[in-house]
Amino acid sequence: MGDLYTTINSASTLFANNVLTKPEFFIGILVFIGYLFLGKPIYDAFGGFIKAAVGMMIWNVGAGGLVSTFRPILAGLNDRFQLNAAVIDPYFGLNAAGEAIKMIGMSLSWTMISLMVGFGWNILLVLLRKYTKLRTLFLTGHIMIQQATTCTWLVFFAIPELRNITGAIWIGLLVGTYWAVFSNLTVEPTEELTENSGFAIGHQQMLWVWLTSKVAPKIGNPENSVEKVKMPKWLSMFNDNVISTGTLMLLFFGVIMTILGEPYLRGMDKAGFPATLAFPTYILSKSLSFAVYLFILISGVRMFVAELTESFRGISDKILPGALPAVDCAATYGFSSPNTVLYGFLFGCIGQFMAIAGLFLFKAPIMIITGFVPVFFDNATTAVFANKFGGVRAASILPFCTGVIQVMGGAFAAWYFQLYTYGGWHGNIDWDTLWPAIGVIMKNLSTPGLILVIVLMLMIPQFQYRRSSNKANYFKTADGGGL
Ligand code: ASC
Repeated sequence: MGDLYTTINSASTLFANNVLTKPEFFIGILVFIGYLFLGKPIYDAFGGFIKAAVGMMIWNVGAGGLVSTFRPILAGLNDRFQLNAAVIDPYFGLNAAGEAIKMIGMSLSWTMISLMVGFGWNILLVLLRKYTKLRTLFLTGHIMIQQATTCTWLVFFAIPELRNITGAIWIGLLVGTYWAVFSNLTVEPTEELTENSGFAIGHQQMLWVWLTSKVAPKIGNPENSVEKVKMPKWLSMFNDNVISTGTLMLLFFGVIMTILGEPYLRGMDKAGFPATLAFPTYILSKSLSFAVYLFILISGVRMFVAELTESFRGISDKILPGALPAVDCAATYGFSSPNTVLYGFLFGCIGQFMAIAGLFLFKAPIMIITGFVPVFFDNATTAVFANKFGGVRAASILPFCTGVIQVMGGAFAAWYFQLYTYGGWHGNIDWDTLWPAIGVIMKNLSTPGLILVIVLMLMIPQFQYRRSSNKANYFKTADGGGL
């Protein structure tokens, strides 16, 4: 048993360190295999590997730049005003969950085993699609690591008897079921948004994407979309997304950076803010870099999505008929105007800031600090889907509501799962709604609660299939995806 554990553990760690945390190679290899399955010559398959990997690396420069530049600025509010609060952001959450797992004397390698079990379980559920009605393979490696780690803490916290190998397997089954079931729920809205581009969402707001596609039509008219907003002549300069992103971020981060103050920022960002640079120049260049990174992100995403969706047909035709890849939420940003992304971010921020003010006014036992990743990526994604199904009205109202719920749900989760003591909570919207509910069920019902959650989740695609208006097309293949 000990040897088996060591072997599984080191194989999982090797795979996680070299492939899953290097998603460009993970996706690149899939593209390579997919092209071979499609019968393309090896040089085309190699070309596909390079383009998908480079596209992802470009996307990574954009996403990484956004996160590393703007996360410390928002989190700085915590530090500057000594708020002693939890930051709702998956990287802070990852850190907090990791610390908590170590504090109870467990090792982080359990999360790697859960992750591999989860990935394998997702593949099995799709292989058994005839029965499970599941069609999507969750491929977003860095997200899988964050989610497997938070989920590991939730289970270890709620069910102490499962702090062992059996527990790691149960955690894998739980998180793998979430990956398969909720990415599957995003198929229809994503196919509609992207005009059947052949991918689904495998990220942190999958329940939300589905919910948005159902609620948005009740809120607004898709005809009146963000793209069609008529503005006075001078405001129409904002139709150019570089101008709108640059200007709005200058205002937004200009205010935040002024509140943080020059001395604080000089201390925080020694390399980026040398003594020779004046404060206004610093603000200008930081704020405009938002437009730079967003531009980079969207062009990289377009490149890798084009390769992946084309080649995944090869994999799905040969191994997983009717299956779609479930990828990063940013893959949808190329299918809407970048201004929609900005709507999401700004209204999401307003919602979060108002909710935080509420926590403050009502002297809540816990304070929350806006994390950049959820407030930007969840709300941008909500806005893209809201705009598609309910136009500009939905693209404003729904991210606002999402922002409020992120703070309230995040505050509850940080408190209930005791991660506020480690300064962070995962904070993406599914982790402020669905997962706290799962955690509460497990805490109260123990292992039967965990099993109940898995069974309930597995029932969702059954309803989805039954209610699908076009059963023949539910699986994206000519043969209906039968085994
Ligand atoms: C997340 C996360 C990121 C971003 C990125 C968006 O939730 O952890 O790094 O969103 O995946 O493209």
